[in-house]
Amino acid sequence: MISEIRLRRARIDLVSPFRTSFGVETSRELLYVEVSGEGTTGWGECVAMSEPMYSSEYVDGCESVLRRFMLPLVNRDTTAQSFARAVSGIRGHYMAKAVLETALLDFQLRRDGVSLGTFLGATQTRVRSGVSVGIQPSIDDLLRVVQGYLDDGYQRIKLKIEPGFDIEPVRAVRTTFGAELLLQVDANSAYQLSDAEHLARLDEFDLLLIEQPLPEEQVASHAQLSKVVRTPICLDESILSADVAREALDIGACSIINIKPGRVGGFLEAKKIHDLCYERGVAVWCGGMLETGIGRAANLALAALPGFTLPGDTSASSRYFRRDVTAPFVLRDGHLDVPTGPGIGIDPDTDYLDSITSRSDKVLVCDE
Ligand code: NPG
Repeated sequence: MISEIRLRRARIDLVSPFRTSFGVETSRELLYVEVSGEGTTGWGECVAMSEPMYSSEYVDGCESVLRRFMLPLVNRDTTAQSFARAVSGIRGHYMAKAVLETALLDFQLRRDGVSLGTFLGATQTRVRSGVSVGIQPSIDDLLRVVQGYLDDGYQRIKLKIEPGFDIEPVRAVRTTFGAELLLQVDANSAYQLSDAEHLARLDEFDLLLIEQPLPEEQVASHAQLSKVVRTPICLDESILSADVAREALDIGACSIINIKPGRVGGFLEAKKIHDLCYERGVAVWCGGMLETGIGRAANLALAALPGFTLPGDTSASSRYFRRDVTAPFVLRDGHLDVPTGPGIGIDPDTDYLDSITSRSDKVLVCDE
């Protein structure tokens, strides 16, 4: 039974600035949900950023909607499943839904002694790791950074692109590291359909995929784009639910999907998207949102499902932080191990987490 829920706010510095087409991140603002009862605590990590630039959600907004509209729906018997039903009438706010649903799920799985991987239907014990490389000041810098990640053992490289930093950096990486390198690009919605001919110039580099070239709302335009560009289109920001995924696939807007539990309202919906794609033979991979070890552990459980046939943005702790809030995830032979303990299978180092915490509020106390 749940006895209390806390919201914790913290901040952690990134090892290096991460630049995308929508901005630069130098540190990560964090919002954790902790669901406790009977000596057990379940954890969720919110994927929202400080500012609404990747999507309309942002971390202060998540905290607000959690407090005002979601936490009042929780009582001592609430489960992840009953919570998902209870919030189905609240429009949007996927990242806020996801963090509380995940903490509830972790709580009940820990209590029942079941790992998140087992609960979701994981079939792999370790997952292939890719890495996402931010936009660099110059092509020389980019080649140096990519070389460093390849030396670490990463199995595929994702380059962030934007208009003015696309064809030449991709050419340089392909030419320098050869045809064997698994390479893909991510535009984070920075282009328009009128850029279709320009994007088709990426076809010569034999990329695994182009991720989210056009704005989130323009799902149908991606179907148009895919008639001009031969490289497979992968959607990220546009895919907010299994229903959107089905429609996007039906109209040919994408042939690959990046699944992020935080973007779709949680692991229950993420599993539905996986199952839909698996049934249709559509490849999926697990994205990342600069999560600390708490969020990363949960993502690894999902990435171990059988449909995750492409390496994800599931990188080692050292790619993000000098010190993670959990025991670090370490790359071994280009893979990360999937945690096997109950729930997300890992606990934060509470002393260290407390040291980067600005505030921890008890937001719900359940009556006996
Ligand atoms: O490895 O966790 C990671 C980051 C992977 O590139 C990555 N994430 O658009 O997918 C994305 C991007 C992102 C990062 C989006 C930060 C929003 C914020």
